[in-house]
Amino acid sequence: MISTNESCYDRAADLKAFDETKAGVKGLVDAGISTIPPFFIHSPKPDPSSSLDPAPKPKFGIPVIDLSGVGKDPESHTGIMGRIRVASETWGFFQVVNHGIPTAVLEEMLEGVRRFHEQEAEVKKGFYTRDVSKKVVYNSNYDLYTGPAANWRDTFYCLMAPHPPNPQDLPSVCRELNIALGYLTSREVMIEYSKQVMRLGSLLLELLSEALGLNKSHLNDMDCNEGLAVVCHYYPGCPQPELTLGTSKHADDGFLTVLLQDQIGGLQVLHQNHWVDVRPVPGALVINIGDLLQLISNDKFKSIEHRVVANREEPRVSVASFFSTSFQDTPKVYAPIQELLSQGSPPRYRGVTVQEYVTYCANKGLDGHTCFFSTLSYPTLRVYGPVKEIVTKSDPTKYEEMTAAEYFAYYQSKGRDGISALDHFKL
Ligand SMILES: O=C(O)CCC(=O)C(=O)O
Repeated sequence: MISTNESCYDRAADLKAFDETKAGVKGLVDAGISTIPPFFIHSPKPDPSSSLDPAPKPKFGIPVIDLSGVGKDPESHTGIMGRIRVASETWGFFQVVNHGIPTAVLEEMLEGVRRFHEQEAEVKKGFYTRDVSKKVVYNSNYDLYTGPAANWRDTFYCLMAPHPPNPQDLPSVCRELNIALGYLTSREVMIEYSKQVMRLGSLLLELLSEALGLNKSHLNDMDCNEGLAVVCHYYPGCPQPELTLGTSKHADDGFLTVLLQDQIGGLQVLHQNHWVDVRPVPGALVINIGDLLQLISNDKFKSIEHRVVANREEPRVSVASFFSTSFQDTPKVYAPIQELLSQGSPPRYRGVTVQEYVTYCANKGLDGHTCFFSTLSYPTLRVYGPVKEIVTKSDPTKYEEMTAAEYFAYYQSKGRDGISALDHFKL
């Protein structure tokens, strides 16, 4: 039983009781609660329209970039690449349209996620776990026991690349076939969507490489497109949305995120100290730069903090696809790309080995269960640092080098406290 009496409030017991229901936030809503349990209450209150700055809010939202001219005439291609560069340098976020993923696939994916979360609680419970070594995980709040306040959100995720799960291990509601879609008749939607996102991610990483003045294959050659976690969120309607958040303020820890959202809205990005709504655009995907891409680009590109506000009315569905190499066992030391460094432009991140990483994790006291992406199960040795070619005398390296695993371990261990994990690695 989850208590609501504040005088004898036992948070730890409450969290455990909630977790043991295996029914998530959706279970609370289905039970008809009218006040939210105290462990969901954020302090200070997260005002959705709050500004951290007295200056007026930016007039425009995040850029919407039409990709239809990519690879066509050089002028269109360069124009698109330039828009991506500016967006990545200023907003860290942009939306893309005409990205090549059919609308039907986007819709099927959102519907599949909705079906998963809205199915019989008993069936869903079979997937409920905090064992991050599993490839398919459903739970509520991966940081339930470590975060300062819980979020009004349930999630399931699948590690789709480089080693996808067996199709039969995917939730069956996500394997529903849409007979009307000829090319999907024999494909699971999740698998099809992931394939399409992998293709789009690789294309975007090419454009981002070009935008940094590098060879177009540079970021993909660094394996930025190798790992993919597809994270499927469900934000039930909340009886007291002013007290909680759907997702706390954070920046993404990977290289690049491709976000599919439904038409409800709620995602906000922190831009010039204002929370700016990322308005849903039909058929569009939201793209954002992750911390490791900010790091590799030596702060040329920005990994921007964002959050999702809770809403009273309807559930919201989103699918965040994280490009990250934190799941792979690569026996390599990751270091800043030599070609980008010079005497006047030293690397801003230090290099680390797996040995260092394991020691770091041990010192941090991680037990493997606080790592969303199982960095302990899939240590990688590659060291990421600012790209040498874009480091100059006047704009020298700002970060130490590190493995993705080391970065993720720190990111996870510090919790969502509103302070960028990147600060920890600044030189
Ligand atoms: O649901 C969203 O719009 C954003 C989710 C998000 O920020 C995340 O999964 O890290």
